[in-house]
Amino acid sequence: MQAVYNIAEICARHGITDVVLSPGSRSAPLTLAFVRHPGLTVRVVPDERVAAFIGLGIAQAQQRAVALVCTSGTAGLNYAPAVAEAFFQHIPLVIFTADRPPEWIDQLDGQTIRQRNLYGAHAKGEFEFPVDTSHADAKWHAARIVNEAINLAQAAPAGPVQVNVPLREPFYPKAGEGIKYEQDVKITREQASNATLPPAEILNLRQQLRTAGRIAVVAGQQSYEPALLAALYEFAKARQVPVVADIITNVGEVATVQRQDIFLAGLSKEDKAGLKPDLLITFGQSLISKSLKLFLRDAAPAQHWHLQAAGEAADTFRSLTRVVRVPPAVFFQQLSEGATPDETLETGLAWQRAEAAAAEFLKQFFAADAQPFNEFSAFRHALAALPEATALHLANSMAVRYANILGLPQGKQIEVFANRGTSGIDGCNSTAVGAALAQPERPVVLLTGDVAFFYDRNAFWHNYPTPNLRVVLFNNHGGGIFRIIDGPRQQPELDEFFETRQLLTAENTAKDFNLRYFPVSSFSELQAALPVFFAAETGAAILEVFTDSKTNAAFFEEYRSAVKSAFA
Ligand SMILES: Cc1ncc(C[n+]2csc(CCOP(=O)(O)OP(=O)(O)O)c2C)c(N)n1
Repeated sequence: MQAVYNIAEICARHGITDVVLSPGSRSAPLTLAFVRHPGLTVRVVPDERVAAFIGLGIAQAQQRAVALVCTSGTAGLNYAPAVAEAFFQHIPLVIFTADRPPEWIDQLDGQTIRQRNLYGAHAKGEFEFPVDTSHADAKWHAARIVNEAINLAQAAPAGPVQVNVPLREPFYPKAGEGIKYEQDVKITREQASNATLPPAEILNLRQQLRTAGRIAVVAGQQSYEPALLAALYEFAKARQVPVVADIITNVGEVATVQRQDIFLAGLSKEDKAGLKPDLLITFGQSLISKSLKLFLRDAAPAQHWHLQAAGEAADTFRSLTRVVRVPPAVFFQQLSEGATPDETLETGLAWQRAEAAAAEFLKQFFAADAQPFNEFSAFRHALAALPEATALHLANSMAVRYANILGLPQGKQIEVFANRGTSGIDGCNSTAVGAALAQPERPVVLLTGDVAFFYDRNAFWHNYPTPNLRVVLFNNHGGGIFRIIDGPRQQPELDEFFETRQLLTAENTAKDFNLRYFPVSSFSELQAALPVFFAAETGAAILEVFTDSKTNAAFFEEYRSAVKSAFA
């Protein structure tokens, strides 16, 4: 078992600090190795779907790899949703799945499935740990692949990697026998490449920027990265280029355009023509704003450069002409100086005008009297009340969309997270719980709908306190989004088969998991509850905002038509 015990040592030496494990017997040697290692924080979470999303939340918060450990059988399959999310969001997870030895697969033994390559195309790689490590070569092989797995998970673009570990009995050390970690265990480090643009390429790109015509930068989902912010700020200032950013991009501090979801939904074709870039520069991953995506597809810029150091680059707008293989921060640093084409200045002004008009529109729209109690308005109050330096988690469905329209309160240094790799509703609570565990000193706030919330109630089923976690649950008793988006809302099957009414409230969940509970169903109750709810001393809590789905849909429709008439 020494080679198995060494796994924990190799993980620690590679800088992994956090492990999430789910109990089992087959995995016992891994469990003991990780738990007894002095350099690792191991948390135990029984539901593997939850465990993997908690791991993802921790990895996201710490910006480094997290190890997951589970037993054989369907345990590892339950990691799959988080594995897919990690794959598309480029989050490093190193997954150790205990397995039966190969001779016992498909022999009607219990808790045995086909675990090779369990995550298919959604893992960056899969490694099979040797079943017998008595030979020195096998021991070298064992240590080697653990190093390779960790390096692969962390190499750009980061992602999930599986190490399948077949184990024969005995699983437990004999009485009085301890676990040793070999200090001379093999460590192979991989350095991230420090790619920069060669001088000739800089000259070439400078020249192209000068003659490109109208330039615009559009950010995709990104983690918060100070070096990128600084470089992007310099680039945009020096070249007077508009920087368009949805809420999940974490570049709001330097973006000049953030209300695109509003004005692009309202502007006429002719007005939009004034915003079209000839050269589109993008970085990061997905966008939230459908209007922005459609606009860019329709705009068909003559050139589209995507900045991505490594990995497959998506042609999201069907106009990709160049992939620049350096980190975005490096590109912006190296190209910050240069003249701005007149056309870019003009487009920049057009974006600025639209941005200012949208900000004014939003203010006016919500200032109108006699709003019924509805979740869009309630959402706005919740956002405004967020504590300083919040890690804001936005669940899929309307939460992330409302937030993208409304924007963040200014100057509060809020970082935004959302499972937009796959846009699942299956791990939003768990990811936020992971974040709260990883950064106990920081407020973590999840804004979510009821279906996503109740789907993932097991997120709270573990023994670790999360006093910094607040969940604002917008309970409209169903998948409210289906009443709001075009398509389902026009179908006779809407109520039963799309929105799917459910009558749960979070009161019992709050009791079960010892969370403070604040139910509200009016603006005055909400306003009274928010300061208490967010106060640091309140501890882990759920604020349940009850609204009526039809009222929400009608109010959002009012918003939509107001946008249309304001920007027509
Ligand atoms: C795992 C998964 N299953 C199904 C969906 C499809 N889906 C998207 S939104 C949604 C309803 C979400 O409802 P809720 O969380 O209450 O938010 P609301 O729509 O009310 O804002 C569903 C079922 C999904 N995104 N992910």
